[in-house]
Amino acid sequence: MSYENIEVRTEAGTVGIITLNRPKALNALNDALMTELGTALKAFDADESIGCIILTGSERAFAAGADIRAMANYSFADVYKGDYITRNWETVRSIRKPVIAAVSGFALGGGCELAMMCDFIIAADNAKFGQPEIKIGVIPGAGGTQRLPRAVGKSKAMDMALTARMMDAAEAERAGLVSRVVPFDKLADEALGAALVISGFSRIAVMAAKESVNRAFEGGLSDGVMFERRLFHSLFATADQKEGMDAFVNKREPVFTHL
Ligand code: CO8
Repeated sequence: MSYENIEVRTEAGTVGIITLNRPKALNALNDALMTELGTALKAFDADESIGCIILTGSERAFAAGADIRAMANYSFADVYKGDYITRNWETVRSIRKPVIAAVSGFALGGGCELAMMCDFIIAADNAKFGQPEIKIGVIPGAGGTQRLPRAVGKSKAMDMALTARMMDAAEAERAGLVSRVVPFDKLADEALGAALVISGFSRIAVMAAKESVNRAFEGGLSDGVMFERRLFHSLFATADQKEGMDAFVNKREPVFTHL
């Protein structure tokens, strides 16, 4: 499959890497790009050999938002009836394998929202996060008003959504928006290292962990804890649980079969 707005490759046979590639527009997210991204994500999700996916951009921009030029002249009727802008933005949420966002440069508007839809964010020290939609007369439309407060708390989320100020990588790490910050020239290796660690584990256990952590954002504590318990119990039906625990008991490295 050939793509025009993204680049797709694999590393070590187990990690899928998708690079957003509209450099002239700072990777602004248009309909074609989001459709290609969804196709590539689904293909990696369906590929048995892939254990983890990395989504990244360029040094200057992860993505500077939804494509303002493309949506400038839409009417309410256009966007509501056609579900334009938003219709192909949810795919990343449906991916069952972990997706790591490796963010350098601008992650603004829909770019920040796309990064937050991923499972965790590793940032380069030049990363800048923001929800500047208020400056162009709209608000975040891909979950920014919901995921940002869950990640950084109400006060910082309000500050960012209402003043449009950007958060640098150091602040983003302090606030819990990103899991790690590294110099730009280490970003690809850091993300790949994390992805290789993940892809070395039992695929079933990894999917269950992702599903259960995500539950924390979508329901109450009691439901989440019960959901986690049922998933935890169900992992005892897998060969990987037997292998992982036997390997520990016998002081050897496990060989997971993802069964
Ligand atoms: N859309 C389209 N083109 C863009 C975008 C964008 N979001 N961002 C940058 N570009 C283009 C510029 O127009 C420029 O193109 P050209 O060279 O042809 O004029 C090129 O990229 C380089 O940009 P700048 O010259 O502006 O570069 P600077 O370094 O001066 O500034 C900034 C960089 C600060 C990132 C600046 O470009 C900027 O403010 N961009 C817009 C940021 C923004 O407002 N983002 C939010 C967009 S709205 C949104 O994302 C809503 C999400 C809703 C999602 C709904 C789906 C579910």
